[in-house]
Amino acid sequence: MPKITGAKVIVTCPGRNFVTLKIETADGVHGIGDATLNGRELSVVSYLNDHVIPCLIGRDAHQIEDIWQFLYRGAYWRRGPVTMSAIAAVDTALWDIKAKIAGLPLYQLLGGASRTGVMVYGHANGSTVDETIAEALRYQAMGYKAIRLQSGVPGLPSTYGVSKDKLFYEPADAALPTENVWSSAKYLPTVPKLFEAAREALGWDIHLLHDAHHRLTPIEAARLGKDLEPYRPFWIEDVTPAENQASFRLIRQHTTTPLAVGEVFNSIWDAKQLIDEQLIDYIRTTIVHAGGISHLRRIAHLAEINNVRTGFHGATDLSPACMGAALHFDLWVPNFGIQEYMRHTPETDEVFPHAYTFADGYLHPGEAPGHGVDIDEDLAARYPYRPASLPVNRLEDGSMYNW
Ligand code: GCO
Ligand code: MG
Repeated sequence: MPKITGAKVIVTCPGRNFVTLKIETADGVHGIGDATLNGRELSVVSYLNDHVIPCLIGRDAHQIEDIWQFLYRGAYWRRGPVTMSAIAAVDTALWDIKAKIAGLPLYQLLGGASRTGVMVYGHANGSTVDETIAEALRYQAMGYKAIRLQSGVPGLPSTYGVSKDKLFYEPADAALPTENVWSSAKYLPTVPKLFEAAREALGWDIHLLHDAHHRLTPIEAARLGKDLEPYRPFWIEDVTPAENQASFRLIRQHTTTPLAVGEVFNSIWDAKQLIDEQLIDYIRTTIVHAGGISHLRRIAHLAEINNVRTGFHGATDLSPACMGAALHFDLWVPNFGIQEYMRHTPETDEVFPHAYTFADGYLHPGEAPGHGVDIDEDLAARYPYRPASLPVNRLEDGSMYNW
């Protein structure tokens, strides 16, 4: 058996913070898994070091399911983002090891390729509609088949999804949370204008997406969905916080615009009603925040029998190790929908050498054994951790709101 002889947590900040778990076996094979939880990085580091790693040493790295059950069922305090990110890191690293020992790319162990490439969407954003459209045209020229559109809202000093650096979006912009101002009344009329302009400039042979980032009430979300119907969006995302899963019934009754949810979910239980009742079209839960490949596979199977497809979160705060693993999953999963792809900075790409490649709107995980992503520890050590928090939102009267 490939006995686990060591495991360590590597924290690095090549532009933003990443937490990586590296597991080593007696015969010299190692695997890595992403454990990054944006703005809460060190909590996962402590959970791994204090409660997980000591339980791994000496175990058989091939027993992925048993180790998963040990870490999930064995912990009396189950679930939550910190615990599930730590479990995900272990699970991803073990799948990496198993595939390396088999000498196969990970997607082969899951069941083989179901498609030739993974359709991804890029992020076009700007402070005005015109600026966003100019960006979208740039993405279209780069070969993207799907583009997410986010633009500034007149009357609001800053808006979610509008970045300073264009290709790289990093919302965790200060050590302590920055305070932003939000108004749904100002936001709601701008999105249909953006989509109207986009269809005019980009045509109809391209998928358009939008993220409302948890900011609407269910009835406002229903209104947004209706107003966008003429422009046939691929999806609208996180229109309302999904803590109350039943509230999606109301949105569903009012609009045929497809709905995507789940980047903040940690387990199948967060999504169960949404999927069982077919209240959404795409599940965005991702490998690093929802217990790894082993747990995501359960969610994907439940989704498959309920006509829900995958559309995994792929923001820059998920490391290349998560992206690599996600791409193997995407290449295999029968009910694949789309994969988000926010590019990492060149510094990050250097710290995490990877086998995945982008061409003509599609990513491919590559044929390297394992998930195809590694970490250059010497380089990683040159970028020490920097505290960074996600912003918070207040309404114009000062009330706290969802960011
Ligand atoms: C997305 C997300 C991100 C999140 C970020 C938080 O759709 O990509 O909403 O932009 O805000 O991942 O850490
Ligand atoms: Mg989102």
